[in-house]
Amino acid sequence: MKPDTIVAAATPPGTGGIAIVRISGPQASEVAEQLVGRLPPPREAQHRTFRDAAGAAIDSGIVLYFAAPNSFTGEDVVELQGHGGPMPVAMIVDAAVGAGARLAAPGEFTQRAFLNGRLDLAQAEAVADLISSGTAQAARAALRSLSGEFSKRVVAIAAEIERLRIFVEAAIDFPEEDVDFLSDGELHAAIGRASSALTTLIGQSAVGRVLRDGFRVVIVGKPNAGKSSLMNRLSGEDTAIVTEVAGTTRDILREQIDIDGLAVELVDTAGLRDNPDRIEAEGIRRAREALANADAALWIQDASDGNDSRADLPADLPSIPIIVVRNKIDLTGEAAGANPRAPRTLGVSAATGAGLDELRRQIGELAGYENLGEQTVTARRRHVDALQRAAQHFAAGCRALREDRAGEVFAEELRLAHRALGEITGACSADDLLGRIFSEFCIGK
Ligand SMILES: Nc1nc2c(ncn2[C@@H]2O[C@H](COP(=O)(O)OP(=O)(O)O)[C@@H](O)[C@H]2O)c(=O)[nH]1
Ligand SMILES: [Mg+2]
Repeated sequence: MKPDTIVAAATPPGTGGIAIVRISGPQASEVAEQLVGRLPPPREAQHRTFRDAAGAAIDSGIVLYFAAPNSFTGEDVVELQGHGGPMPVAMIVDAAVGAGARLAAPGEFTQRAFLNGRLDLAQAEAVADLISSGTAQAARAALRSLSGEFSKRVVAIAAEIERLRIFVEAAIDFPEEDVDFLSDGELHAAIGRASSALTTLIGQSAVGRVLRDGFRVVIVGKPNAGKSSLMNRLSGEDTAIVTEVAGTTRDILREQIDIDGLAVELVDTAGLRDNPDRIEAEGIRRAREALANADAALWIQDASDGNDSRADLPADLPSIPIIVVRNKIDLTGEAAGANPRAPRTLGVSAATGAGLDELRRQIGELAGYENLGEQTVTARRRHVDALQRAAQHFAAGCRALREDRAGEVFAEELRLAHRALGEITGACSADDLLGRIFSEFCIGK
């Protein structure tokens, strides 16, 4: 089916200096010409009056024409840059619809760019990630993914796996050649290379996932340990109510902080204790739920109550990294910062701020922050999942080859690993996955 022609405002709603309406599709130039008369030559900015179907002027501004396939979507695209107000924009969009275009669905421009091979799926997702990035680091990493840096690494590993599979299948199909492919040193070297490249990329994408989604740190501990004070101190906001009454915090409170370019979401919770009243019990239930979805936890202790560091850690905390934070050292004279004798244990004072720089540093370390650099790309949970599945198939195939000399099993597992990698770039992706990804975009993108 021939695609239709779509229109949407490309700039956000509201007032501004300029608003851009974008038209894309095979009829883009015909639709636009009904509004602005003759189009300028491709990629040449010219001034025009924009008119409705009756010929009445709506607005005036710059017209840009991008001829297929050299446009964002790969189709004919016309951009009308008018005055930035909701009324002119609505009237231009209406006039374009009157001239034969249809309102675009969310993400439809980017989806067309993907369908026309202008972007692969991971790049299309990076468009959305760049738009919604919350820190400069995340924006730079998204731009690297958008430029194809992440996809390039995925495709390189997929190609290596495909080469290995073809090599082994050929050896199976032509046994009379009598090459003992298992003793081929080159084969084993290539397996080693692919395997370590996969491991590296899984690590990089896990960091990229945190950069995109943020790192979620839940603050837990007994009532009155100073959890809310610490959250307020770290975020510089008075979000949480602090009192000397145990059980003050009953709901979940969230604050975003920025640790050297990494978005960290702090979650303050009700203190975990036995025999709470009904409302507090609900708070404790929510605290446990927040823990289940956290990337790391801070276990806050009141250093002034005589307890020893890891002594009161509940046994049923989920298996996420935990930093034991001994608070109120202003009352005890304990040393601020990391405790050299106990790993991931440090002394702080929410009252004076002592030790908090070290706490921030350790949170950043847990988030993989030390790995951030020019190599960092953004990634999504589904990318990390697909890479892990690819690694599992690859490992299973290698085991079959090594232990059972089972070339067929090796080839089959490598085919599955290759397919998992293909889901990342969209080389092989189900339609419902594509629908889900593009529907998360805003309209006009
Ligand atoms: N001296 C001192 N008092 C603190 C410190 N942190 C919290 N507090 C006090 O401890 C009490 C409980 O604090 P709060 O943040 O509400 O604890 P939460 O129940 O764990 O959220 C309040 O009276 C705070 O003023 C600290 O570092 N030093
Ligand atoms: Mg509290």
